[in-house]
Amino acid sequence: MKWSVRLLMVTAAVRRSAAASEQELLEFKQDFLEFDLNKDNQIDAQEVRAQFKGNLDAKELHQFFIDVDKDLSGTISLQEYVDYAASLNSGGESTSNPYRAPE
Ligand SMILES: [Ca+2]
Repeated sequence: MKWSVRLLMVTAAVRRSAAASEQELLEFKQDFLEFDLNKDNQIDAQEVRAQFKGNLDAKELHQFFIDVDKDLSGTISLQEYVDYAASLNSGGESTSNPYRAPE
């Protein structure tokens, strides 16, 4: 029975090396929902600040939005957040992403 466990672990490792797995996407989505306090499906600067409870200075907050808010809307959509989280997970190897929906 040990073998099947080992095989599962190897399979998981292979999946992890690719793009974000379905499991990771679910986790990212969960993170996003925690940020989105007023449930409008957008994270704004106020919500990010609330989440970090003052441990984020204005410069870091600004940089966060530069990194994540790719369409410069001033708010972060789930799509943008998932793209950002996936790029962190994969070591930021690529700026293109297969998850981006056309706006
Ligand atoms: Ca929101």
